[in-house]
Amino acid sequence: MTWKGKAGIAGLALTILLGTVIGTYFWQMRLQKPFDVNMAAMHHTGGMNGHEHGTVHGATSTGLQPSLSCEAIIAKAGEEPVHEIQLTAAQQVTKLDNGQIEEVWAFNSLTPGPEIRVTEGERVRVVLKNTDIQEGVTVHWHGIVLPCSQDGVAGVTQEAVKPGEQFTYEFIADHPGTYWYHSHQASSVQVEKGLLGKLIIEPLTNRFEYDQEETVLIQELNGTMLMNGSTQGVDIQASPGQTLRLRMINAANETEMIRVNGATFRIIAMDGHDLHEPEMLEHHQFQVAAGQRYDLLLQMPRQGKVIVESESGLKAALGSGNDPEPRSDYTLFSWTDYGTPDPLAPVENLTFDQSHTLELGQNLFVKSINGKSFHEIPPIVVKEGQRVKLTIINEGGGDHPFHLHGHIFQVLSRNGQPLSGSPVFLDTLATQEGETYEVYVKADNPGLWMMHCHNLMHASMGMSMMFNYEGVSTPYRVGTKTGNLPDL
Ligand SMILES: [Cu+2]
Repeated sequence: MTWKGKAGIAGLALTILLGTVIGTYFWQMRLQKPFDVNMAAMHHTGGMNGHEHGTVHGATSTGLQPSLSCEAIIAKAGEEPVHEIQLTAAQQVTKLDNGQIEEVWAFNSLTPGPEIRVTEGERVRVVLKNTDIQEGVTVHWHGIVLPCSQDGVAGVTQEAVKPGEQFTYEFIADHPGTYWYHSHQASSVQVEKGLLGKLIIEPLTNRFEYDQEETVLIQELNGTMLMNGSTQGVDIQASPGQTLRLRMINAANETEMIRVNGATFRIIAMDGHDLHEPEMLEHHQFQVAAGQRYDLLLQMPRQGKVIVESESGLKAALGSGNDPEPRSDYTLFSWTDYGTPDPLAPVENLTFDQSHTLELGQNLFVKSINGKSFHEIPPIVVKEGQRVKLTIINEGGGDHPFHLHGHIFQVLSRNGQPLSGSPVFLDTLATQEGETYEVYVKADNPGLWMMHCHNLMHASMGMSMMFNYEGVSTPYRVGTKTGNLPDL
């Protein structure tokens, strides 16, 4: 073959390859911005061109079951004391403590937004207003078990709240612990721009004793890592010998390795839920995945500071005096065999009504679950009262902290090995490449619930699906037609 002939064939091959890549890209991107999708029926009409195509999944689409609207599932009337808060979302320009100027979106002019602190059993009422965020905002209460209509997912449980509009959330703070809140409209954009905050539910009776407590939240604001809004970190006053509860929230997208130097400590809660008989740790580091919370109980030394430091260089300095000697040898904390089994919460001999395997991975341009993305992933459809086993496998593409809305699930095993320490109840499961976890979800909260990777960039690339209850419908729609794009 002549040189020209070879060049011609190579050129043709390159054109076909480029065409395929570009074609695949646009084919995948239509999923990110669908036209009109009902997340209860997952019957998508449209894609970008408005044609009817795709398949019908889920029970509600048969039209045989009586339909209960998510909108009608609200907090029960009651006499609980009401804790009312106003959150106003607005654009603003903020100067960080390193002098950097940032255009942010804030709740009540703050990022993180105001700390919401309530007591277990209270009725929480939050009036959300949007001043000037054109695409609309919502508030999702991360980790809270609440009625479907209050979950704050644009296009599933409500319309995004547009400028000049408002929405009132109401739920009972049933489970004490460390939580957070964030917008679930275009979440990968809006959380990074600053629409998030701490939510603490104080217990009526405390299993652990301590003299004081503090909360630190790690976030990524327009690419800059912050701890409680600071580029450096925080100084926390604490006296020698005191016991301090440190609540840590990872509201950023990547897993944070946290090191504690200068004190012994216990990890007393994960995702807000107390651990059973947690042992004392010394010279340990632990990983807090995106969306997760860890509560530490620290014993302040007789003299000197305690340093709690993240891999990204953010530091909480507790107490006063000299810093502890820097060290590099830390033991990695293992939560699957920490503490002791709780005789009151046995997990043996569970039988399941449904079992599903979810493979978290990636294709060419998307993050996927079982090879599919977004609303092309068939929803899990359950009935109230069912016991559901999920086998979650991380096939690659990074850490995938897997978050289920509206439920607290129990971790049963890691890589085939049953948990041997404290029972672990989570709303966000940290998974790393090659790991397999089994978790138990009790279907006890009828509604339409998102289940997605809490690296919100991964969610925005398709790692997001639904956990739906049979017979529950929604009047809301996801897509460019309504402008509700919860994962974008
Ligand atoms: Cu992920």
